[in-house]
This record gives sequence, C-alpha cells and structure tokens, in this order.
Amino acid sequence: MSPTPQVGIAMGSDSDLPVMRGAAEALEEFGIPYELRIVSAHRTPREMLDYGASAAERGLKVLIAGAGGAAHLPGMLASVTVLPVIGVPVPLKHLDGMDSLLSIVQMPAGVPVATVAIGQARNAGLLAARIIALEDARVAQAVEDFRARQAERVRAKDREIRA
Ligand code: RP5
Repeated sequence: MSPTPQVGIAMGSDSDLPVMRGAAEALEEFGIPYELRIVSAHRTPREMLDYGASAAERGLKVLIAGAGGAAHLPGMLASVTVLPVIGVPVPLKHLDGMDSLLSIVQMPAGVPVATVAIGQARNAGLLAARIIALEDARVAQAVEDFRARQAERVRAKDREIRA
C-alpha cells in the first residue's frame, strides 16, 4: 500500500505537467509522499472545489497548485481550505508568465497564497518540504542537509574561481 500523500500537487491542465514535475521531484528527494491531480478552476470547477475542500480531511498538509494564463486555481483552492497553498505561475506562450504570476500573487486580503517565481515549481516543492519539516524530524534533517550541500557547492565554486 502506498503511503498517505502529505502534499497535493494540483494543476489546471496536463500541459502544466512539464513545469509541475519540478515540485514532485523535489518532494521525492525528501521522501515526502505526494499526489498529482489535474483539476481546472474553469473546466472542472466542481472537481476542483471538491478537491480543495476535502484536502485537509484526507490528510494532506500542503497544497501546491500550478496554472497558467488566467491562473485562478491556487486562489480558488485557498478559498476552500485552511491548508497552506503554494502557487506556481506556469509560463505560457504569450506574456512570458506575467499573466500567470499576477493572477496568482494578487490575492485579496484574507485568502493567502504563497507564490513562487514564474516556472519555479521546484521551489514550491522545497517550500512544502520546509512546512512538513515543522512536524517531522526526519524531513527537518533532510532539509538541513540539503541546505548544507547547497552552501558547500557555492563555497567550492568560490574556491575554484579564487584559485
Ligand atoms: C490553465 O490554462 C492551465 O493551467 C494551463 O496552464 C492553461 C492552458 O491549458 P491547456 O489549453 O494547455 O489545456 O487553466
């Protein structure tokens, strides 16, 4: 039996998947179980609302939501759950993802969405790992190790360039 997902990764279309895989890969690095869903704020609004409304009771701790263009998915999910929602602006062919970014980041007061950079689904996965780490010592250690490895890579480059 696969472990209960702790993070839900939702996207508005399968065309978002190449970007959203970055979040899944980050969670895999930390051994955090997740689920992937396609629920569209515009094309399947009822499924989208059911997904958001039932997320907490199904044991999810964080939602990551990616969408492009008129990217209403993260905000709509945040409107029906108290779980933290991380929004990923997916860049489309036009407007370089600025449309997605502004649609996600400009939430009204009272309904927060933590928005990462355009196309930065990996950061969404890393942020979700930090949230899970608050109550999971194993993940907390993995996050600390990741940070240390990352810093060491930069120090190595610094030594290299100074040599
Ligand atoms: C959004 O519309 C989706 O999140 C996707 O980024 C965009 C385009 O969807 P497709 O027309 O490629 O299915 O809702």
